[in-house]
Parts: sequence; structure tokens; C-alpha cells
Amino acid sequence: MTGRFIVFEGVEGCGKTTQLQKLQQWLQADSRFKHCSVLVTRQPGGSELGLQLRRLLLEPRPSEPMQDRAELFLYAADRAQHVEGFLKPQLAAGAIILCDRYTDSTIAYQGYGRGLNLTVIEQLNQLATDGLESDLTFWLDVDVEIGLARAKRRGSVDRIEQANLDFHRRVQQGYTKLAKAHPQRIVRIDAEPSQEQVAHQIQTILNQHFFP
Ligand code: T5A
Repeated sequence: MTGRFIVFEGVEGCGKTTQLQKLQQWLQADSRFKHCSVLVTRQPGGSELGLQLRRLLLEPRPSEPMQDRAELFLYAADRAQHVEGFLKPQLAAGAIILCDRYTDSTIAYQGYGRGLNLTVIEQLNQLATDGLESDLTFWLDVDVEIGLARAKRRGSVDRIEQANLDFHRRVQQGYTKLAKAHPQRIVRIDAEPSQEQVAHQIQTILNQHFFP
């Protein structure tokens, strides 16, 4: 039996973490999935090594700014470790995996945001994932300024959240282009209404198209 791999993507504060948890509870309460493990994980930080990389990537470092290519390689290293050590074995065992960010984040943030070469990023994603793609990706689409305000209200802002507004707008453009280019895999969710309304959109799509 092979599992299902569902990814959540979007700009800062779009509500991924909130919706991953709600979806995990919803799936666990559904008798259709009573024999499945429903696992929540994330990139960066879904492995022991990944947790160390996550700290390196997200803590502010005013004394020595991280170079864009160094950032790209650290995200790729996190992904390679996570795919091989966690995602592949769990999917092979039949788990439903809900993952906070995956390859589209690198295209949106390092590609559109930082301006690194998109073809190189796609090759690096391929190498890091060994070709593992999500079965379905929910893009939680929220206005960049609303998302950043939500993230700020929650507490301290990390190194990437501190980037300027133009950077976050380019990231958003990246998601818009990705969703157009991959309509079979990426589903846009309007992430501006209440948490309950966003959860309802996600459950409706899963019921209609993914777990009929
Ligand atoms: N990154 C990652 C790259 O640059 N390249 C890569 O390849 C990868 C994998 C990762 C950072 O790394 C970058 C992207 C990121 O900058 P992360 O932990 O994924 O870090 O960071 P964030 O996207 O910043 O995640 P956050 O936890 O900040 O935001 P979420 O998960 O989108 O939002 P969430 O659910 O925590 O909600 C934020 C706040 O909003 C409220 C929540 O209660 C919370 O307080 N909220 C709502 N408020 C009103 N209405 C709603 N519908 C709401 N939903 C949530």
C-alpha cells in the first residue's frame, strides 16, 4: 500500500500550520482513514538534521548575512534528508502525510523572491526529492500584508519574515505562476476568511476529488 502526500504552501502567515492541524484532526476523526497514520511534518525541520538546518536558516544573522546560494543549498539539504529518511518510508508504509512546505517554496522564495535561476532550482529540487512530488498541494492564498500582519501578531519575526515587502510580493507572484503552471497538482484556497471557512474549503476539495 502506498500513502498520500499532501502539501501546504503560501506566503508568511497564510495559515498553513493552523490548517494542517485542523486537517489532521478531521482525517483522524473519519472512519475511512481509521487504519491510516495521519502524520504532520514540515520543511525545513522535519528531521533531526533538518531541525538544526531550520535554526541556521531562520534565526536572524545581522553580523553575516546569509548568501542566497548558501540559503538555497541549506533548504535542499533539509529536503534530501527529509525525503529519504522520513517521507519515502512513511509513504511506503501507507501513511497520509501532511507537509508544511515543499519544493514550491524553493521556487517561490529562492527563485521568484531571491531571483536565483529557476531551471537550476528545478534541477536541485529533482535531486533533493529523487523525483517525489506531492499528490496534492494546497496553496493558501492570502494578501501578503495580511499574512505578514498575522505572523507579526503571533510573536517574533524570523530572518525570512524580516525581508522587505517587495520580496514577499515576488514570492506571491511565484505561487500565482506555479498554480497556473500545475493546475492538476496545485489547488488555490482563499485563505482570507475565518479559519473554519478555510478548513471547509479544504475538506470539500478532498471529499470531491481526492478521497471520494
Ligand atoms: N522557505 C521554506 C524558503 O525560503 N524556501 C524553502 O524551500 C522552504 C521549505 C519556513 C520559512 O522558510 C522559507 C519560507 C518561510 O519563511 P515556516 O515555519 O514555514 O518557515 O514559516 P511561515 O510560512 O512563516 O509559517 P508561519 O508559521 O509563520 O505561518 P503559517 O503556518 O502560514 O500560519 P499560522 O497557521 O501559523 O498562522 C499565523 C497566525 O495567523 C492566525 C493564526 O492563529 C496565527 O496566529 N491565523 C488566522 N487569522 C485569521 N484568519 C485566518 N484564517 C487565520 N489562519 C491563521
